[in-house]
Amino acid sequence: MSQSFPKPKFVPLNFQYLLIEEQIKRAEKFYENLNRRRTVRDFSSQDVAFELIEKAILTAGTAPSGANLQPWRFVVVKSPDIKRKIRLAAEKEEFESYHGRMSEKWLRRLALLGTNEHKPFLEIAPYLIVVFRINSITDGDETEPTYYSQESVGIAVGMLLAALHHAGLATLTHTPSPMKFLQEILGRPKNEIPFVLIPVGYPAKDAKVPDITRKSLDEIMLLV
Ligand code: IYR
Repeated sequence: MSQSFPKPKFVPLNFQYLLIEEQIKRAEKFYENLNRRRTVRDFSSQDVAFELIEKAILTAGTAPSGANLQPWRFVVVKSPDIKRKIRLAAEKEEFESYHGRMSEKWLRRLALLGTNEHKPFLEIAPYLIVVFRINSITDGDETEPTYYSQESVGIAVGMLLAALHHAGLATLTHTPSPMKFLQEILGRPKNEIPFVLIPVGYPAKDAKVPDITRKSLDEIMLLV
């Protein structure tokens, strides 16, 4: 073999050992808090402290990723002009989706959630976080794919939603489809693929959410 690979460098792990009582208390509190998270579609226009957004994105950026390539970009949209462009483009695509592109089976599922092609929250929420998946990296004339980028960005988005909720904010996990317009409006390069759009803010005073339930532990866990 002619290549010489770089040597790994190790440092001591900074692991926090906790007493079992403390572990159980934290696990319960964390579950109770995350179990209150709901996807919100009725936002207030009340402003959000930008440092909360920054801290949540820093938290998302601690996610594990394939070969530690951290294949994510978080574009934070505050500009009303850009929010309007995004709303108009999303509503155009969503109209097509709700009027022909989605199957009847799919539309029946969505009927329970009461969603439709109107997306006022894209202008009302004080911030939109648009998450992009970086699918390749280029160094000079060499291009290399990122590895497990779907999984990596999915994990980071989960951590982002948890962090925003933990900071007392409401979110919507929104996937207008197709999402290519986000790359164009936000001027991102072609190796950055739109992954999800997350309006962030406070719920409207009279916000309502669908009356849904979560599967029980028995339904989602197997111990073998
Ligand atoms: N993207 C559309 C449709 C939609 C699809 C699923 I799957 C949902 O869980 C919710 C909505 C929209 O945002 O309305």
